[in-house]
Amino acid sequence: MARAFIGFGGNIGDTRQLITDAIICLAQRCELHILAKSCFYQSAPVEAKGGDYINAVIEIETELSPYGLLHICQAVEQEFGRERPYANAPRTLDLDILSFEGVSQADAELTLPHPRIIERSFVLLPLLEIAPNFFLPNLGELKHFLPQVAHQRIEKLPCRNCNCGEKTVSSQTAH
Ligand code: PH2
Ligand code: MG
Ligand code: MG
Repeated sequence: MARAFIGFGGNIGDTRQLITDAIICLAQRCELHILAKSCFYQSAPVEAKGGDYINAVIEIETELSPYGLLHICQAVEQEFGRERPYANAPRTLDLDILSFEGVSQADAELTLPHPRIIERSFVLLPLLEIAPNFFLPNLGELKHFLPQVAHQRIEKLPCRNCNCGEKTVSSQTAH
């Protein structure tokens, strides 16, 4: 079994719902098992056009190969109406494999780990939420890269099934 992390992002339509549905779609696949999912984050577009993005990250375990997982991710993107008119165009749903345990490769179709993980707060924050000590062999602990992306606007959205991110937690909803 390999552990892998997948990043989700989108800025067209009800992205929060689309990501929720895409995660349910993945959860129904017998080839992988979801271990953790982050909260949702609203972020300013980085090197991209359009409105704010919603981003999230999940951790999975799978017997699939990296390309097997990539093809599932691409199928989910298609199912949710992904179009690619130009690079970094606004999109309904983007799924990126961020890392795949034990795999380091620079193929044109799939570079692993994802080459821009440490440059993007919309990846680092949700990833570190579910894997605070995440470590990459050539880069070390990813949390050390947070100061470099501190200028990128990002906000953790309050979750629907927990109280994280809320300023006040009433005693009635805390349990
Ligand atoms: N994805 C991109 C480019 N820029 N910016 C934000 N905030 N969120 C994204 O998911 C994103 C982006 C290319 O995939
Ligand atoms: Mg992407
Ligand atoms: Mg992508």
